[in-house]
Amino acid sequence: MAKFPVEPFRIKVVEPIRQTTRAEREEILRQAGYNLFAVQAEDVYIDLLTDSGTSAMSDSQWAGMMVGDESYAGCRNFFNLEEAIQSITGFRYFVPTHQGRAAENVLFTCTVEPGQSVPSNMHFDTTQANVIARGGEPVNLLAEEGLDPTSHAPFKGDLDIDKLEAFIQQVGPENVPLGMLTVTNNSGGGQPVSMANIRATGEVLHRYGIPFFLDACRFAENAYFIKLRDPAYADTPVLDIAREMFSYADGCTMSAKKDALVNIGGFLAMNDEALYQRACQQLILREGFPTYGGLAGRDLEAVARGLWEGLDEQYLAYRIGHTRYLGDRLVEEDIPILEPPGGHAVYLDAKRLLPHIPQSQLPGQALTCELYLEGGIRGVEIGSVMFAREDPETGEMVYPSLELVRLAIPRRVYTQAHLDSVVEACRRLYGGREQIRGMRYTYAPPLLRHFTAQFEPL
Ligand code: P61
Repeated sequence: MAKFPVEPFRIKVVEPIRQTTRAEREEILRQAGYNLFAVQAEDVYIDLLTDSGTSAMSDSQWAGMMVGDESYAGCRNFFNLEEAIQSITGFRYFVPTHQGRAAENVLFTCTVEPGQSVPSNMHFDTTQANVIARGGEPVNLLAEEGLDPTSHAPFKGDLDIDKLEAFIQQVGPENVPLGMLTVTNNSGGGQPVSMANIRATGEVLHRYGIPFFLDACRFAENAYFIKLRDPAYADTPVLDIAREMFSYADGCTMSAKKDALVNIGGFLAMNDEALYQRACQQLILREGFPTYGGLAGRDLEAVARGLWEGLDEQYLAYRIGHTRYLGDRLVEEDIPILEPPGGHAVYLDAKRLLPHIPQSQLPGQALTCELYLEGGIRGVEIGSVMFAREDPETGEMVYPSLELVRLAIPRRVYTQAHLDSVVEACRRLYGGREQIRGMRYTYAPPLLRHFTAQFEPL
């Protein structure tokens, strides 16, 4: 029987949640055009839409908000954040941004020219969209086993190093302004990247003079997986593992809404002084002055404190164990998930769960809707709605190899009983899976389609 980890905190503030009836949910879903992003949060019982910005902050973070210095220039919280970022990442320069995609926008505006390619293990959708918005081409070079939902390999976020080198030679290094790794790999199941793979990615890129950036949203969870799964790091403090991960890169983008345990915030960090200067120009244009960058002083303080809390090993043991519990319980019920469970989320495998629905009929979206109907639980489709793209030459739809529904777990928010009720809803859904029907679009915007698309059941 799966074991739930003991929480290394107690609860001081609570927020009521309310279960609705199935009849109410049917009406809510119809009115939302079968898109869970259009459902009001109050109509959701357990909200596993995202782990982004949904953490419960600690008493120390809330106390830090009260010492927010709201000066336009040079507020003290900026320097606290600078100390945390430099100490943890080792990067010399950083600019705060209001969240991760703003850091991506600044970075790609400063680096990517139309027609150039940005390889990665796997881009998340905002990264992909920000590269495309610059006229660039995002390229995913995930190693084969990362695409097999049944493989139990320890580091399924690894990039295929041979493919990376072949790709650079094929397009020419002058057409690759930077390379990236997403740690952990969110689009591919929240799977970690090994230290050897981070090092090797840096070596290949640097051999061709190409800068290497980490998409570091979940760097602490990735570092903890390295400690758990790579015997060479079993006795290394997670902070040192994180420092080594960053040491192979030239910079990072960070959505602090994940491993820094805040509700809003992010940053772009780098070693290159010239790039930093260009980033400051972009920042001033789009986000704000470089010592606040789109955030209030109090938010900077919460990020500074959260970065350290996110690296606490007792917290990380609980965090990874919490997600593992949900995954193990679903496996006990024979419900197909992407294995092993990720760091921040468990991903239902819609292809195996609904084999009777072809990808053109959006099985992931159908599953997302059914889970809401069954238990008032909100997950997010990470499959054809999020990632299918039209082939520019043939005009045909190219579907992603993974068709997933992500159950992302907010940090320090839900208890064992909450997760058990998720399992119970999944069990009921699984029992009636053959009755679930596919869906079709009634509206689909061209970019980041899943946020605002509308559907109807077939
Ligand atoms: C998430 F449905 N992630 O996982 P920002 N890189 C990576 C992310 O996971 C990420 C960002 C960059 C979210 C929020 C989200 O379609 C969606 O602070 C690996 O959100 O700008 C964000 O960071 C961007 C959910 C984003 C979505 C886009 O839930």
